[in-house]
Amino acid sequence: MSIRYIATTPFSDQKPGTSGLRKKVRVFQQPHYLENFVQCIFDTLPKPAKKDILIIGGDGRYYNQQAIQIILKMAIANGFRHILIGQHGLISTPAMSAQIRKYRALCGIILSASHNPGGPEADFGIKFNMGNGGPAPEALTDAVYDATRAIQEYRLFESDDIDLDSLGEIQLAETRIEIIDTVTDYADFMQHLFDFDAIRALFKSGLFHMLFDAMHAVTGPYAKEILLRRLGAPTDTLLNAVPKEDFGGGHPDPNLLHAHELVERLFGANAPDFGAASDGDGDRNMILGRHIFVTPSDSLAVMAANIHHLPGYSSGLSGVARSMPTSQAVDKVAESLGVECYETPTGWKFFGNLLDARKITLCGEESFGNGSDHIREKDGLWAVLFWLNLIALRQQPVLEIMREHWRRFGRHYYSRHDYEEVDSTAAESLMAHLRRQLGGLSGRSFGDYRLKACDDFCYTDPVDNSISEHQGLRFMFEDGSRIVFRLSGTGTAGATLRVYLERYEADPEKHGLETQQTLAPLIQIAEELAQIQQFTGRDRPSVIT
Ligand code: VG1
Ligand code: CO
Repeated sequence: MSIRYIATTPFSDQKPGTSGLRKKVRVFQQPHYLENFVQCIFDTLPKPAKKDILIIGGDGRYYNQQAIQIILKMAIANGFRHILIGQHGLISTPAMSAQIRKYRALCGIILSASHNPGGPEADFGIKFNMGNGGPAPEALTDAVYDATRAIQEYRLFESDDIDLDSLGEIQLAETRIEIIDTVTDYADFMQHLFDFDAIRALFKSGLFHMLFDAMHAVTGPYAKEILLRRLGAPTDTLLNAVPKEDFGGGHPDPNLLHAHELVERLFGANAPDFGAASDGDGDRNMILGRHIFVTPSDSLAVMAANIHHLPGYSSGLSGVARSMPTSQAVDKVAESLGVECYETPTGWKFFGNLLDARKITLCGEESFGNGSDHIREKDGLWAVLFWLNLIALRQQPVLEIMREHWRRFGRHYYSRHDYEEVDSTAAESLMAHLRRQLGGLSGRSFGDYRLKACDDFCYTDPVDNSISEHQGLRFMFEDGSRIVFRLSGTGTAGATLRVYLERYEADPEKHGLETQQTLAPLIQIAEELAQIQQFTGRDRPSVIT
């Protein structure tokens, strides 16, 4: 058994984005491609000491197992002496974050393209998390990118593939490999944060029915252990709970479009009381009640207003944070509680410093992601358990919880319109066109809406003072309404334009209105400002959430 040094050539590639590198499977399967990128990660990290632990796992999509075998052999060749791998090669993103923190690992490598589809013709991805359990900071991903442009060789330890299915230890040369059960660990952790007795009683009453859609992705085994085994929910609570390499052919994206099976059940006759779904790698969540969809922004606000009732959070909130395009619903709660509310750029990595510095307890994004200081990633099942715990405590249906919240804090009508796979040059031109207008628009009126300010969002991290520029164009109106434009950093084909629309309504008499209708004037202003149709050739968004 020996280490092979394999000559390769630099590959000038795109910078790893907010959540690692995402490409088509075919791209990752090209000779040396995955290896090059992984070697660049190892070259950028400090050289591992004997005690340093590396954790590897993925969301189970096509190419997961093969990639793990390659990365394992490269990790050994690069000096790792202790490696942990999730059983069957599976680890959800939040479970990875929890495991890194529990084992005090040096870092973790997650194979996932999150909510993007899987299969030989679909997407694959690789991201790496650091010792705090969170995504690598920009300085590090930039350094990896620089390494990809200089790489000359990679290292591979020669051995047969190992068995990823049986728990236990394997010794390869000087390296100890452990196949670990992350499901039990994660379930124990959740049990410590939430009142499982109260939730178990809720299911036992027979008066409460829920559906959880794992979308054939990684949370299936975790949901089975937690919801069925520990909380006593009936078996038919779970939909699509067996992980599949192609996620059953769907997009494992828990939103109104892609989780339509679940949505139809919750809005149909004999709808259950509660519905939830999570994405490919388990960090996203969607929350539904009978005949109601809770926007992720509202979900964050409800969590902030109620968190002190939960066992794991009895000391309340130190502060909260939301990504810039997320609605300002949580700001109202923070204001009433007298705690700080931070506004960060899109992407979970910007919450890391705030969490590490204990400036915030809770944070979230409009893109179906919420989480807390328990780990350094957003956490899908955690959010589901949060809501279950809340329902068990308040003994109220979701609709009632929302109505009460809106009566107290006002309602933020909110929607995101995505234009997917548009021509990249056209998308860039649209953004440039908007940027050119920023200086001259303030004070201008669009029908009833008067523009108060607009800018290209720039964030200064309050902990390390690092500056992140060009994080999205904000148009803020005098009544509190906002329109935000930004380009996605996670797509694998063309560009995706995201238009975020938000309107505040304080009057409870008007809280029953339909969202898209309520936002119609803003939708029109967005078109007027950005000339979306002219630039992209599209007369409507591809996804509305
Ligand atoms: C999207 C979301 C963003 C999220 C990111 C990763 O990014 O908008 O809020 O943090 O996905 O989520 P973008 O650049 O495409 O808008 V996940 O579940 O892929 O880790
Ligand atoms: Co995800």
